[in-house]
Amino acid sequence: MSESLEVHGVDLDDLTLPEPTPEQFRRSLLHHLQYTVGTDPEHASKFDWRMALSYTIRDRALEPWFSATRRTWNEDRKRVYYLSMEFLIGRLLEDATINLGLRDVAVEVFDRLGLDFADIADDEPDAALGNGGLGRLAACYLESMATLGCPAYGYGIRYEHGLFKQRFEGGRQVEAPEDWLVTDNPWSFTRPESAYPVGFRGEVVEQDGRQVWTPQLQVLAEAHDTPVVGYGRQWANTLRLWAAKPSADLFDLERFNAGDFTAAAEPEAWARTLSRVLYPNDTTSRGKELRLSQEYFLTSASVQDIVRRYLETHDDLRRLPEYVAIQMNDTHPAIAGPELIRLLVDDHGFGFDAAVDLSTQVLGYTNHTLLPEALEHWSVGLMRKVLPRHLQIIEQLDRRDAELHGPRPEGVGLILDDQVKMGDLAFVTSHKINGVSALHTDLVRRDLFPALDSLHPDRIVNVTNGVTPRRWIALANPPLAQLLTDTLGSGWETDLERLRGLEDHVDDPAFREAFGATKRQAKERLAGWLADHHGIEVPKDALYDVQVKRLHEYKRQLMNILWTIAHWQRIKRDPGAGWVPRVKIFGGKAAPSYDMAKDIIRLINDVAAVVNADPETRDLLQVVYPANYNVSMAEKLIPAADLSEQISTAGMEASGTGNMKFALNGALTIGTLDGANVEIREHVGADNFFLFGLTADEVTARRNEPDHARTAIEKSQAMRDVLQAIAEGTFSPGEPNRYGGILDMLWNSDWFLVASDFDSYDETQQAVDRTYLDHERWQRMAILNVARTGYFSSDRSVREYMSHIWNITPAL
Ligand code: B1N
Repeated sequence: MSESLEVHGVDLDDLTLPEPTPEQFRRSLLHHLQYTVGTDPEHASKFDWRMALSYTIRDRALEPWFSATRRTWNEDRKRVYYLSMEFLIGRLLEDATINLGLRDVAVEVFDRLGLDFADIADDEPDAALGNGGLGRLAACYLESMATLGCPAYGYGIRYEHGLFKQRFEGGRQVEAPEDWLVTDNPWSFTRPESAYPVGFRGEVVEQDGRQVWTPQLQVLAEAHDTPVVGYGRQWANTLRLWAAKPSADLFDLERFNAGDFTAAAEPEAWARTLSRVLYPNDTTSRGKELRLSQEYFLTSASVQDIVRRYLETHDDLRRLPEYVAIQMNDTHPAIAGPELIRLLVDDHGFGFDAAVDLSTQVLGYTNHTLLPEALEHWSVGLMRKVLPRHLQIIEQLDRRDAELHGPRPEGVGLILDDQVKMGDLAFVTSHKINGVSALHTDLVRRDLFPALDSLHPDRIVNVTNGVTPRRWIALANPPLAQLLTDTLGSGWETDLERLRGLEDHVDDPAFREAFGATKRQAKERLAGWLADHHGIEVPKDALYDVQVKRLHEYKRQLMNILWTIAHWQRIKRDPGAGWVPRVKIFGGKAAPSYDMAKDIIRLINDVAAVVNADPETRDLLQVVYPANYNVSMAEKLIPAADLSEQISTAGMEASGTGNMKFALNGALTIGTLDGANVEIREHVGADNFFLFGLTADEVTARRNEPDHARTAIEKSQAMRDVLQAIAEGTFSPGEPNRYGGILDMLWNSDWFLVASDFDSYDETQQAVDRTYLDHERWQRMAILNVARTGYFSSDRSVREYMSHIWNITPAL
């Protein structure tokens, strides 16, 4: 839309910047270096250059940002609001540069200045406002919504401290606070005018037949906006992060005047804790008051903002669903239902039933896990204390549901054993509930919400996760991106199914050679980085076998390291047997209070120390575990991988998204029939996927067999040898009992069926080695993996959300 707009006598179109020539880009960069950063080229540090570059790029992001906002406004379009406690966006500079089509220009300009663009971009700290897959998915979806021109806002919390930094001391994980906000963040715009009060605690009293809630505490939520630029410079959306500020009346003047200075400042300190730190738990919920308060803080500020924006151009709230779709990223913002109902009933005079119907039409809920420890529930007592009005609404919803649907079977209802079940609450206040892979959605129907599903058979739908090819190919793997463009032309970036075209080239030796060269380059890059930044030397021509993800028993990093030991023992028994050299790469953090996961980390590091120092095997096996895995490390590791480890106990990984990133970068997967692995295997073909292990149904059956662990271990010579080496202290010299906890768990409980799947995993790993020796065959399999995984673009996922859940058409 190029309709001219005049405000304060300014033609807004006059302000738009043309696409820069290298010379204009250079001038802009030097201008910012001098006038924004306040230094000159002679004295500028890497940080100074990075800031100048960020402002130069940012200027160009504002144009699509303003025009998209204006257009949505002028055309009165429906908007999507994605509510999430986590946005794991990582670095923004290079991503924005690519999406604005400015990478080539930037590289050229820096070249001429005698500087390295990649080196400057590498200076940016990660924005680690998330734990793992759930937060990274939110970031990919924001980017896809912007690329597709879907008017959308991401709403989250501006945590002062993102996910902790990890280092190893004596092999053990040590956590340090993360501090991304200590240096300027050029991507954030503070909007002090957009601040909302969020109330907590207090009382509800009935006045003239209405419930009136008077909160005891009030906090201000202040908006900080970051532009999210879509690929192709057409559109940008907003990520709005809320920072908690004490509201003026929080400070207790009476106490202060009475001389109790510390007590007077307490409520103020409490207010700030709401956006102080991200909870470091992935797939767990701990039922703590601060977490519930954070969830409500995010949700209330966002819902108020949404309603305010709607009412700026509309006066009839009954038409809200035509203009607003709110997506809840898991149950963390599930208080959105009661909050919207509260606003409609208490502030806008709606009847309860009408408010519930309206809210349900607006809201959608994505479930990301079936793990019982991750299903949120809050005690009625805590709810009554923190959110008394919302508890009333939840109780009323529960009574209404019981009345509508007649007598309910045992265990059905929003409140069970004095606990509010947030999944059920999210379900009954949403018009659509979705799982994140085909298998996971089936299990959500069958195991999590069987009763609600039969009451509302059209509500549960599947949207298989996806990842953005801009970050996970164009940014992370430039040589592969170049080869794709040379082979297929440009356009694959926004139409990833075009990768299919690679199938025509799989028999062409020249193409296979070029493809192999991209993998080699990525491995060289990774090896260089490991040497420079972690002091680790790895061979460049080995098979790179990578497992990177949060540490969790269900993800079975333990099985991987046990197999590594078995492999080492075998090499030692017959060193000349023609082994494929392997580098086993691990990456990932454990929740600080998850002792078993931390033991596993220590075991991996202990095994690495022994194996890497063994002169007999050194050229054939290396184990590396660079500390502090994060998004930018993923960007370096994934392109270099030959083998992707996706080995969770079947039925436990809702989807996985790393699995998609690896396949798109030409790694072969060794994996179970779990989460999206199932669909990846269907797409790439069973011949191009290393499958092993029990199925989800077999897992359930096996767990019911008494002594399944002991039975499996006794059957497996390889596993017994491994456990014996650990028990003898091979990896913990002088302290043979260091891993007593792990050994005891493996022999006696083994909920995650490491022992039951071990031999199948072992056989499949040996098949991996045999296949790798047939270079041509491996190369073909890898190419077919890239060619056939275009389906896993987050553009496809977002389109499905738009048509099946949000009922929205994109503006582009
Ligand atoms: O969400 C990802 C999936 O690909 C993964 O399989 C799944 O494990 C992950 C509580 C979670 N599920 N639940 C969480 C995160 C933080 C928290 O406090 C739960 N993360 C997942 C994307 O769908």
